[in-house]
Amino acid sequence: MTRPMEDLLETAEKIRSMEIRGAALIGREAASALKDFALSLETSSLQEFNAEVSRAAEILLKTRPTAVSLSNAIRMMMRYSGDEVESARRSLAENADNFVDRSLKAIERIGEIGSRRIRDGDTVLTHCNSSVALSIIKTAHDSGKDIRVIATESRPRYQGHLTIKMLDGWGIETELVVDSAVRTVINEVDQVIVGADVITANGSLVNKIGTAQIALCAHEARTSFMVAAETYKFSPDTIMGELVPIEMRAAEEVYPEISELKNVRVRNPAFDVTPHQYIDVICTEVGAIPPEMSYLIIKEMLGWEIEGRIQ
Ligand code: RUB
Repeated sequence: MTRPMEDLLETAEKIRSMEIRGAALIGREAASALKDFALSLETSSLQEFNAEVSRAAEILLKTRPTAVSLSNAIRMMMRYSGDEVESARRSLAENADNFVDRSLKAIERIGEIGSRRIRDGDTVLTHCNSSVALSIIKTAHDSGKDIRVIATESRPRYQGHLTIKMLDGWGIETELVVDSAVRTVINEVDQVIVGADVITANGSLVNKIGTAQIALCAHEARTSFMVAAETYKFSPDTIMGELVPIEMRAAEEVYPEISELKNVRVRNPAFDVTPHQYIDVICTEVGAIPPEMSYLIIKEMLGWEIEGRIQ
């Protein structure tokens, strides 16, 4: 095995085991891994280069099935062109750099747009650990608004612990609650802000398990529910009628001693689906949109992906 493949497999394993996690980061790390692979591949045959890059892309794609940032990033990479290896390499590397740049700029822009919806004195509830949702919260805080955050633990992987450490570092007053306390605290909350793994063509949200329950609580309590999602989190496949695959993870993440029990199984879906009716707004880098506009975002921002596929 050559070194480029070893490095790529190492990144793939980090994504699978969630050492690298969160949809935006997964997309950027996969793009960088594929770029490094292409740059260090030793071959002068374009045919071999194309075959090896496709094989590497497939490996990355299989790491986490739900996050569409991963497949959109890989698809953007794979639109490289070149009539010999060196130009193909350069084109792919450029696509990777563009994706990473687009991602970082989008997160900053969403921070600016989303933070305008937060008022001085607001209490915000967030779930899991979304870099994009946190960009909104941090931007609001940095602009001088006095805000308070309630963060859920986000079992079974406790991404909420990452969130509270970040918020603490930024000096934002934060309260940690167990996931099942959301109904108890929702009447103190002005805004729920969550990230996204996928936005579908009809504007529904796929995000960390528990998000749909929080949205239901927020809807019942008339609390605003905002989603922070870059346009590459929107899924072109859903326009083609495809359903979003929900990743099922290991039983041991929920109950480590499960093998000692004979009659019990654990079900551990990593994500759930929040219907668009429960979402007030989706903050993207091209503006704050109602979920019903998702189809247009897919057509306009990711149109190349569905070109030629609609009959
Ligand atoms: C993370 C998760 C996050 C989204 C958005 O799940 O559901 O809310 O990925 O994150 P996991 P970001 O921990 O299983 O990867 O805004 O950083 O893209």
